[in-house]
Order: sequence, then C-alpha cells, then structure tokens
Amino acid sequence: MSPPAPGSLTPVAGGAEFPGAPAPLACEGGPAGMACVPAGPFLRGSDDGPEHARPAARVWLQTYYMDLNEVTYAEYKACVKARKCDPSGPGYTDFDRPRQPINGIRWFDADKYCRAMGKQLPTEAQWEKAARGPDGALHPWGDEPATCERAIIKDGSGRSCGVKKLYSKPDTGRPFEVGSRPAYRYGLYDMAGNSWEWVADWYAKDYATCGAECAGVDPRGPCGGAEPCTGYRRKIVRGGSWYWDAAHATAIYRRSHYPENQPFHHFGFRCAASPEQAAGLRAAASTAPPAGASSPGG
Ligand SMILES: [Ca+2]
Repeated sequence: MSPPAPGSLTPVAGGAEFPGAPAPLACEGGPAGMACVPAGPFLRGSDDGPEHARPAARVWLQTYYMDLNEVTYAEYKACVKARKCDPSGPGYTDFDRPRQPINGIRWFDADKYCRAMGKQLPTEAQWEKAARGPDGALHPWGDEPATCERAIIKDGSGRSCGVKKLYSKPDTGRPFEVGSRPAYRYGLYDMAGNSWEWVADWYAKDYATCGAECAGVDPRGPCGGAEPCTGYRRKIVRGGSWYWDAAHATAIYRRSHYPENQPFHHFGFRCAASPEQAAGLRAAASTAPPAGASSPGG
C-alpha cells in the first residue's frame, strides 16, 4: 500500500508494522449501550507480568464497539423468555437481582446471547484493548492496583468489598449491580472486577505458544476461535471478580475454563460489535416502531 499523499484525509492503515491492516473505520457513536474503541495498535500482554500474559507485543485492531456494562440478569432472562437464549444462570441466593450481572453460565450461552443481540463476544485482544487502552496501562484506570473504590473485588474487608450475600454461610460474597463504580476508559464499567467475563478465544497457555494466531491484525487466537479446535479445550475469562483479589482484576490477567462451565463457576460476560454489526444495530433502532405501537399486519 502506498502512503497517503501529504495532506490527504485518507486514513492511515497499519503501515510497515502491520502491513495487512485494513483502512481504519471511523467511530460512528453508539449503538445504545455501547462505546467505540477506535482502530489502531495497542500493547497486548506483558513481559514481566503473569507467565500466561507473555510476551508483550503490539497488536492492531480495527474499530469495534463494546457493551458499557456486563450483561445483566434481567437482560439475559428476557432473552430466554423470547426463546432466543438457553435457560441458564446462577441458581444461588442473592445472585438474581435484575441489575446484577448474569452469572454462572456456559461460554456457549454467552456466545448465543451476543449473537441473538446482533453482536458477538469480544475477542481476547478486543477485551484487553478496551480495558487498557493503546499504551499498555495495567488497569482500566491506569497502573495503580485495584481497590474497592475502583472495582468490586476481594479486599481486606472480604469478598465483594466486604458485602456479604443474603443468608450467606459461608461468606462467599456476590456481584454488585453493574456500574456501581466510576466508568473507566472508553466509558466502560466493571471491566475490572465484579463478574469475570467470557471472551471468544480458545486459551493458549501464553502468547508465545499461540504464535501467529495471537499476533498482528485483529488476532482471534487458536483456530481463529472456530470449533472444534484440536488441542484446545478451554476458553478464557477476563477481568477478575468480586471473589478474587486485586491481582486478578487487571487488564492482562487471563484465566482459562471449559466452555461447558464444568465444574461450575460464576462467570459472566459482555458483548462486542464489529462496525458492520453496529451499523445494523443503529439501523434497527432507527426503524423500530415507537413503544406500544402495533406491528404492521399484526
Ligand atoms: Ca467484569
């Protein structure tokens, strides 16, 4: 690709460092409940953090959109009621408040929900860039460790910042309602802590092992995320949770688990959208009938 002429408004693609990068697409704003993460490189992984996050490398991502919040219990159950999602959920006391993150679901349930919404699970790289921004910050707010002022985690006062779930015995804590802490970069909430979040990729034990499929432009991890993926049986959750301490609530910490969620864990998720998906969502919103209107032809 030849460089743009001086003064040209042609967006600069990946250049020599990312020769396969497409032309960056502009952030269009919205769709409702989503934030735009603009195209470009970011620093993914770490050379001195957890071994599973090594090595650090620059990765280029096209523009994409992220849900502002973890998908809530009420949102997931509405999808089930509409017969677009499979019944699933926490099955424990005090995990079923409408604005708590849906929790205790399979990776397949999360994937199906996002598709039903015209979205998709974020790739692991998309999740990480949304959490840390372009320049390698270790957390969604910068490099300072997580505290209960910033995120719902386990701290010195206990799990979920010392708030016990109702009737809890023993004290295992519970997620808070989404958005209980200040928004982070890109306006996103709870990227650190509250609920772990499933991402699309299969888990490779570190980025060196993953190799080319975790490098370059819009990586999707082993097998490009497709099923089945020989030699890979576990997906990934990100961001830590109310149950774990600050060391897990970073932008780089990776935890793996089986997509069937067996044995059972309290994982949640949020969805992402490609520019094409976002355009579809905006178009659908602009043509939706006003609330209470009957649909044409009944
Ligand atoms: Ca979270």
